Amino acid sequence: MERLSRRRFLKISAATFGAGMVTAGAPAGSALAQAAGAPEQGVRTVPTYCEMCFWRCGGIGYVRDGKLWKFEGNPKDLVSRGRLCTRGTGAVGAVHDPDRLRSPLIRRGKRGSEQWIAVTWGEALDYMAERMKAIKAAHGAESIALFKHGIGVKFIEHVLKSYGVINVTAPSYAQCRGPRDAGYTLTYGVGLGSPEPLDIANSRCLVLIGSHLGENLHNTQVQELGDAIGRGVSLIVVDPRFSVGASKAKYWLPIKPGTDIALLRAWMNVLVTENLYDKAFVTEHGEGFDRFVADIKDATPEWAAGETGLDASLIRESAREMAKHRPATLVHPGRRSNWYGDDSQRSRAMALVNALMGNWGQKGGIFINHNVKVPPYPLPAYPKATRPKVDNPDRRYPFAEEELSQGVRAATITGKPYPIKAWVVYSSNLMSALPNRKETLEAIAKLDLLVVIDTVPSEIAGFADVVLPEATFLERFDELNVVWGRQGSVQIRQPVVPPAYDAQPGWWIAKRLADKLGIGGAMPFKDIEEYLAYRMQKAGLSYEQLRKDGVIVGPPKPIYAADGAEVSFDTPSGKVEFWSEQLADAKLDPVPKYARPEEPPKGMYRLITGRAPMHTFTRTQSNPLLHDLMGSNEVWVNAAEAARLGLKHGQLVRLRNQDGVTTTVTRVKATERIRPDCVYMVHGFGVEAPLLRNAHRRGASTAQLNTRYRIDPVMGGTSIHTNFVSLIKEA
Ligand SMILES: Nc1nc2c(c(=O)[nH]1)N[C@H]1C(S)=C(S)[C@@H](COP(=O)(O)OP(=O)(O)OC[C@H]3O[C@@H](n4cnc5c(=O)[nH]c(N)nc54)[C@H](O)[C@@H]3O)O[C@H]1N2
Ligand SMILES: Nc1nc2c(c(=O)[nH]1)N[C@H]1C(S)=C(S)[C@@H](COP(=O)(O)OP(=O)(O)OC[C@H]3O[C@@H](n4cnc5c(=O)[nH]c(N)nc54)[C@H](O)[C@@H]3O)O[C@H]1N2
Ligand code: SF4
Ligand SMILES: [Mo]
Repeated sequence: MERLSRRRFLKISAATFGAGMVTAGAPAGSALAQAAGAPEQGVRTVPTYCEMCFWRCGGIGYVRDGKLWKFEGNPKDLVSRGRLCTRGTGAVGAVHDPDRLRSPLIRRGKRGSEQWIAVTWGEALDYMAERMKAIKAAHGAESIALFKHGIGVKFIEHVLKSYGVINVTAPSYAQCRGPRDAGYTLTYGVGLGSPEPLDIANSRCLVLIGSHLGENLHNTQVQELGDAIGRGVSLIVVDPRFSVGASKAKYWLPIKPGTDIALLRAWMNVLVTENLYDKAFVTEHGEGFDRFVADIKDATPEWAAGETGLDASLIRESAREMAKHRPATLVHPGRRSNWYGDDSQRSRAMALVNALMGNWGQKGGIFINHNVKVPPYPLPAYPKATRPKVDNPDRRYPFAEEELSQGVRAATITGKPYPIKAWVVYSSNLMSALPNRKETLEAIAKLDLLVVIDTVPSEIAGFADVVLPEATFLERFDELNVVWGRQGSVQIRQPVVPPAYDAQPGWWIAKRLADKLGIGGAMPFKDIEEYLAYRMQKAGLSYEQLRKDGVIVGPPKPIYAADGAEVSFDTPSGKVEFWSEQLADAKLDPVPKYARPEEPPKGMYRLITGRAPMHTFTRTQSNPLLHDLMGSNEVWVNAAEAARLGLKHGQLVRLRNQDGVTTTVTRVKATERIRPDCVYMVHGFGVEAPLLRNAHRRGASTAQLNTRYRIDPVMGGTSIHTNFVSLIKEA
C-alpha cells in the first residue's frame, strides 16, 4: 500500500472532491470596538460549534467589516482540531443562501401547493398555539408529535413536553444509527454514542465494512484516518463499491450487497477455528462463548464465498490480517446502519468481531471515553402522561431504545392506538428521511396541523400549514454541547452575526410559544444566556472563558485498561454477550444468523447509497458554496453493464424502481469501481422543493425510490437498500 503523509492525503481528497479540509490560520482576532451607530469595521472572530452535520466541530467565525466572512476550525477544539470539513467551511453559504426563509409563513391554498402569506411572529405563533390548544382539548396533548434532528431543538422540545407532548422522535434513530446502538448494547451493554470512541489514531488495522470514511466526512475520524494511512495502517475495506477508503486499502473486499453477515460469520469462524482470537479477553469478559462457537462452526470461508462473491482465500487472509494486529485492530462500527432489515444483527456481528480482537479499552481499539459534567438548569417537571407512546405498540420491536419515526407516522395514518393530529417538525426533512413518501403524505393528510421549523423552504416545509424560519447556527445561541472523547469538553454555540431577515433562534421561538400556550413558567429564564451561564456556574466553569475560547476542555483521564480505565459491561450478565440470552428470550437469533438477500429481478439492479464529502443529506443542496462543488449526483453503473445497456458515461437517465416510481434525470457514471449487480447514488439530490432554486430537481432522489422497506425485528430500523431499479435512457 502506498504510504501517504497526511498532507498528501488531504491534498488527494482536495483533488478528488474539488475541496478538502481547510487548516485554520492564526485567528486574526483583532476585535475592533464599534463606535456607537458607526458601521462595524475590521475583523473580529467568534468561536462556535458547527451544525452543518451532527459531528459538531468547534470553529471560529470571522466577521469582516460587519459581514460574515469565513468559518474555520478552532485549534483549541478537540473535535475539529483546528480544521473543518468542506461542509463546515461552506457554512457561510447557508447564511448567504438567497433561498433562505425570510419570515414566518402561513399556508394559503392546498397543502403542498406552496402558496404562502408572510406573517409576523406573533401571528404565526398565535395560529400555531390556537390550533395546538384545540387539538389538546379534543384529543389530548399526546396527539401532538415532534419530529426532530440536532441540538437546536432543545427548548422547543422542552416546551412541547411541558405542554404534555410525549411522542417525540428523530429519524436519526430508526433511519440511521439505531441498529448499531442496539447491536452494541446487546453485546457490550452500551451503544457507542457520538462521537464514537474509536482509537483510529492508534489502530494498526482498520476494517471499514460499509462505513465510507473519506466520503462520509465525520471530521475527527477522517483526520485520524489520514494520519493512520500516513503511518501505514493496514486498511481492510468491505464495500461493493471501490470507495475512497478502498483506494487506500491493503484489502478491498467487493462484497455482494446484503451479505455482510455471511462474511462476518466466516471471519469469526476463521478467528475461532485457527485460534487467532484474544483468549484472555474472552475468558475474563465473555459470556456464552461455547454456544457462540457451536453456532458459527459451519460458517467456513468456502461457504461464505458462495454467498458474498468473495474468494475464500481473501476472507481467510483478511481475518488473519486482523488477528495479526490485535488488539490494535478496529472494526469501524459504521453509523448509518439501516440497510437491509437485518441490521441490528449485522451490527452485533461487527461488535462480536471486535470482541474477538479484545480491543475494548485497548490502544488502537475502542477507548473508554469521558465527558465534563455540566449540571442541568432546574426546569419544571413535565405533566404525567395518561397514555403510552404510539410508535412501538406492545414493544413489538423489543430492543428499540428511542422512538421510531415510522411508528409515529403509522399511528398518524391509522389513528391507532390513538389519533395523532399535529406534527411539529424541527430540522428534519421527513419527505426524504423516512422511507416510502406515499405513507408520509398519507399521514400528513390526516393532520390538523403541520408546523415546520427550518432555515430554507425545504421539501417538508412545502406541506406545512405554518413555516417558522430559524436563524442558521452561525446566527444563534443553542444549548451547550457536552462532548464525549479521550478528554471531555464543553462547547458553546453563539452568534457570529445577528439573524438575517426575520429569522429567530430555536430558544427564542420556544420562549414565545410557551407564553402563547400559557406555560411561560416552563422557560423560567430571561434569555438563553442566563440559562447557559447558570449551567456553567453550577459546573464550576467560567462562562466568560467559554465564550472567549469556544470550548473548555476537562482534565485528562485514563482511556485504556492498561492505564486504569474502568472496563465493565452493563449487560444482564455483566459480560460481553457472545450468545445473547436477551435475544433468545425475545425469540430472536442469539447469535447473528445470515439470510440470503433477494436477488434483483432480471434487468434490475440493487440501489445502494451513501454520502458525498460536500453535502449533508438533503440539508446542503441549495447552499450556493456547496452547490458549486457538487450540483447534482450521478448514478454509478458498472462499466461493462453500462456498455451492455448501451449507456455511455455521462448519458442522461432516469431510475425506475420495482414499484414503478421514476426519478428526475441524472447522469451515468460508468465505472469499474462498482459491482455489476448494484448501482450507487449519493443521497440528498433530486429535491422536490421548487423554492430551492439551486437544488430543485437537480440529480435524482434515492429517497423517492425507497418505497419498499423492511423493518428490523430487533429495534425497528427501516431499511434503505431493499429496492431495485432499472435505468431508462433519456433523450
Ligand atoms: N459528507 C457527509 N458525511 C456524513 C454525512 C453526510 O450527509 N455527508 N452524514 C453523516 C451521517 S448522519 C451518517 S449516519 C454517516 C453515514 O455514513 P456511513 O456510516 O459511513 O455509511 P453509509 O452511508 O451507511 O454507507 C455507505 C457505504 O456502504 C456501502 N455499501 C452499500 N451496501 C453495502 C453492503 O451490503 N455491504 C457493505 N459492506 N457495504 C455496502 C456503500 O457503497 C457506501 O460506500 O455519515 C455521516 N457523515
Ligand atoms: N433514502 C435515504 N433516507 C435516509 C438516509 C439515506 O441515506 N437515504 N439517511 C438517513 C440518515 S443517516 C439520517 S441521520 C436521517 C437524517 O434526516 P433528517 O432528520 O431529515 O435530517 P437532515 O437531513 O439533517 O434535516 C434536514 C432539514 O433540516 C433543515 N435544517 C438545516 N439546518 C437547520 C437549522 O439550523 N435549523 C432548522 N430548524 N432546520 C435546519 C434543512 O433545511 C432540512 O430541511 O435521514 C435518514 N434517511
Ligand atoms: S464534520 Fe464538517 S459539517 Fe460536520 S460538524 Fe464537523 S465541520 Fe461541520
Ligand atoms: Mo445518520
